[in-house]
Amino acid sequence: MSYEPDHYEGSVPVFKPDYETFRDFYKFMCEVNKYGMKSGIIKIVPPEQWVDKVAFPPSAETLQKIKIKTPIQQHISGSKGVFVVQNVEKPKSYNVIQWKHLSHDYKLPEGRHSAKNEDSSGIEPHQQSNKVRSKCLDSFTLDDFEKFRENFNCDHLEQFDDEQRVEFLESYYWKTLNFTEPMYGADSLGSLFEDSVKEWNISSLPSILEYLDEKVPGVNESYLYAGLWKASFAWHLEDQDLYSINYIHFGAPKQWYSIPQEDSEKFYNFMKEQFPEESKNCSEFLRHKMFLVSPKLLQSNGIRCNHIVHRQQEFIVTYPFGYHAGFNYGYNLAESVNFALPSWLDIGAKAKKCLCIDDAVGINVQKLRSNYMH
Ligand code: AKG
Repeated sequence: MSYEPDHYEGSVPVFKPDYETFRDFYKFMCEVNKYGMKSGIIKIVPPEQWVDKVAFPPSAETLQKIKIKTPIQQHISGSKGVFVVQNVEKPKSYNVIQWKHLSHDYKLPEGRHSAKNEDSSGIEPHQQSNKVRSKCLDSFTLDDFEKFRENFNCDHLEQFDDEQRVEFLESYYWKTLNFTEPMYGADSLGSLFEDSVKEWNISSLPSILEYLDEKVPGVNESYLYAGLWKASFAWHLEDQDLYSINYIHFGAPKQWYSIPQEDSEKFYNFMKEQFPEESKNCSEFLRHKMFLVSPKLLQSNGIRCNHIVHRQQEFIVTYPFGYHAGFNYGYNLAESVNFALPSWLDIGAKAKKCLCIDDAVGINVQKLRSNYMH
C-alpha cells in the first residue's frame, strides 16, 4: 500500500491509489492528511474497480430525482483580477434535462483548438429546446430520462483533454469574468450515489460528523452542484474550518485554486487590503463567499496559489485553513459534503464564525467531542 502522491499538478498532490489502498476512506484520509494540510487541497483519482461500481450514466430514476432549485445568477463586478460576486436567487426549478438545455445559452468561446460551437447531433433545434424549458417539471416521464441517458453528458467533452484549450479558457475566464452573469445550481440537497455504493459514497461517509445530534444540510448531508460555464465559487474556508470532499459525477471540469496553509495569513491580509470596507464590517468576511482575486494577482504579490483541473469521476478534498476558489468549465454535476477527522476537533473548537449571516453554520464542538468519546 502506498499513500504517496502519484505526482503533483500545479503544486497540488494527485493520488492514484490502488483499490486496496483506496477502499477504506477513513484510513486513506488519515494517511494523506499531512499532504493536504500543506497544499490546501488534494486530488484523488479513484481506481477503476470503484468507478465501475458507480452507475455511469446514472439510472433514469436517479436522473429524474435531480432537482435544481432556485439556482443563483452571479452578478460579478470588478476588474484587474479583483472581483465581487453577488449571488441572486432565481425563483425557478430545473430538472437535469432542462439544465442541459440551459447550458446552450452559456456557450464557451471558440479559439485555441476549440471544438466548434455547433450543437452535437443529439441536441434538439431551438424551437424544441424552448418547449423543453417551458414544460412543467412534473410532466417529464421516466421515459424522457431514459432517452436523456443517451446524451446526458456535456457536449464536446473531449475538448477538455486538450491542455492548450483548457489554458485558453482559463485565461479567457479571468479576462471576461465581469462581462456575463453566470448561473449556478449550487447547494441543492441530494445525492447521485446509489445505496449500493458502500465506499466513498459522499452521502454516507464515515466521519466524526456522524456524531452530530442533528442533520446539517451540506455539512453532514450532501449537496449537489449543477454547473455551467463560468459558474464560480469565491475564496473561502469551509464552515467551522471543516474538510470537504467534492466529486464530479459527469460533465465539464472544475478549475480549482488553493492557498498553501503556510501562506494563508499572508493571503488573508492581502484580501483585507483589497476589500477594506467588507473586512472592517466583518473579520470573517471571506465566509461570505463573495470575493474573487485571480491567481496571477496573488502570485505577483508573493502569495503562492496552487491550481488544478478537476475532471469527471475524480475527487478533490479541501483541508482546514486551506483557502480555495474556482469555477466550472461548463455543464456538469458534482456532489459535495463536509467531513472531519478526530484531529479536527481542536481546530473546530477554535474556528471563527461570521456573525453577520443569519444562517451561518455553527457546530457545538464540545457536544460533538463528548458524543464521539462516549
Ligand atoms: C467545496 O466543495 O468545498 C467547494 O468549495 C466547491 C463548491 C463548488 O463546487 O461550487
